[in-house]
Amino acid sequence: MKRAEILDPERVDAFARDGFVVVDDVFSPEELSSFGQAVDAAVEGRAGADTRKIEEKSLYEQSFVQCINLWEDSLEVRQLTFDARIGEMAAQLLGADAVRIWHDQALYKEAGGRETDAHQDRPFWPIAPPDQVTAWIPFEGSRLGQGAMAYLPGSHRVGLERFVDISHLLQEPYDILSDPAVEAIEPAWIEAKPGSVVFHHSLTVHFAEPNASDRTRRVYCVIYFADGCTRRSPIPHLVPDRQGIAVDQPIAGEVSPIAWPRDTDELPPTPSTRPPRLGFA
Ligand SMILES: O=C(O)CCC(=O)C(=O)O
Repeated sequence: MKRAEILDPERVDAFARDGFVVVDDVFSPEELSSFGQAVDAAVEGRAGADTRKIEEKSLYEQSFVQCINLWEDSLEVRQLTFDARIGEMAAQLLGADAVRIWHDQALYKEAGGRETDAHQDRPFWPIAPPDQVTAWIPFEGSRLGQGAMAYLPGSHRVGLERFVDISHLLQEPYDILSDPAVEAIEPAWIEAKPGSVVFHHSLTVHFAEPNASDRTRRVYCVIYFADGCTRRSPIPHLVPDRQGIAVDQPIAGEVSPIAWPRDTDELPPTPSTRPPRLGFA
């Protein structure tokens, strides 16, 4: 069995302690530029026909243009989603022998886009145990004033799991930053160089500031889970639903292939069903 050992132990310890970690110099400027162009083209393919001004959009859509599973649309993007380096990092951070894709997503926060409300990811996801990690990849790095992210260090370890309706569709979002379990924790605001990847655990409380710049904040995320995780509830979710996975069954199949380690140089094939064009996962 191949062991994940791409990260130094200090990074792995920082992730275990804080629930997030920044890894610099993962992508070269050339890679970042060509992956960025590939994701831009894929986002244009999904969202290009939407000509609404930002103030005409829902509150959720004002936080970002969200396109899920772009790996299914573009072979160039697929190379990024299944990049062996970030897959191995995810496996090492989770202490997993192998990781699968939950989903990828572009989160393009437009100029003037509002904040991303504070939340945890796991309450949205019917998956157990909580062994998921997101790789957040900013194509131009991340700077304060331009939609930077903040994390509550250690919030993944306090026993908090609380749904926050960041869609604003069903209810006012719960103010998770004022929850007694985390209200004393100071947020860590993250600035990151181009080429960096910021990883966060699925239980870490996180949020992003508005994009006060005049350019779109171009971010791509890949969410991984430890191979062997199962469906924990019947709440609807496109990943298990598209694959017909019942409660307590392992999550595996054409929509959630192994990302690391891969025993072939070939990328996974295009699934037989389609993801939603835009939207909420
Ligand atoms: O990029 C953002 O604004 C939010 C990112 C986020 O919530 C996530 O990756 O889970």
